[in-house]
Amino acid sequence: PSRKFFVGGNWKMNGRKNNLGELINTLNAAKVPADTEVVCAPPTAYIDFARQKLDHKIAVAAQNCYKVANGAFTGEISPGMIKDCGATWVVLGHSERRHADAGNGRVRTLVSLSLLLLPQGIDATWSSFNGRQGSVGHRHSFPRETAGYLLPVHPSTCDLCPTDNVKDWGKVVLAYEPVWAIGTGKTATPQQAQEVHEKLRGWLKSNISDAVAQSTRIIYGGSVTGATCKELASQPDVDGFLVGGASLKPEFVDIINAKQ
Ligand code: G2H
Repeated sequence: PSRKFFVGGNWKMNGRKNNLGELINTLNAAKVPADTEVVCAPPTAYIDFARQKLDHKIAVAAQNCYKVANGAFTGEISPGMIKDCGATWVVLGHSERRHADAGNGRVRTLVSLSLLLLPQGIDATWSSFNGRQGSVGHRHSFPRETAGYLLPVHPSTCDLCPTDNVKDWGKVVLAYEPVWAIGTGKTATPQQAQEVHEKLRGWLKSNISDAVAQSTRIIYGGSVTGATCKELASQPDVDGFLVGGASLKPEFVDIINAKQ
């Protein structure tokens, strides 16, 4: 199956215009292979700045979004605003958002809007294979927090979240991030990542369809570096990366080229 390699840079809450501008210059000068899709997620305040400066070979993502188009929701941004600033993806459900949102029920709200339908299912599957396959479950002992994901901002649904289905699986990228690997410098081994990605693909096959399982990108996140990316990328079910710390450094260019 041809799944286009996908590399996301999650800048998290880092940077100012001057140093992000330097990073953007580096990325603009970098080679992006034709068979690789690259998306950077700046902090909300810099989405517009990043979109204006970044070469269009690199797409822009928001790191989160709210559920409705407009209204009295102080501090939130809507999918329509994200699109208006030229960003075309959004990272939803990152475990760091789940911590930040725990107090206000955001995750529950998004789940009820079904933007989180897919990870809900995967959480449930992980819980159950957690029970059935102790060794996997034991090693990945945070099944409810390990799946983050990126969803596209759909023109048709951006202001009204999808109802009870992901309508176009071609626009969904699943990110597997073991919580013990997030920002810790401990990258999963290629075998650990492959084992979970294969199970996720199996879940898609059983619960959605074989075609969706074969075409959906499943990317790995958690302390990916220039040094660890190539071997991870060689695994059959690792279709790319969601990169945090290293996405702010020139080595992100090496990660973009991990498949080469
Ligand atoms: C995991 C990852 C990107 P880092 O959160 O989302 O960050 O590469 O810093 O572990």
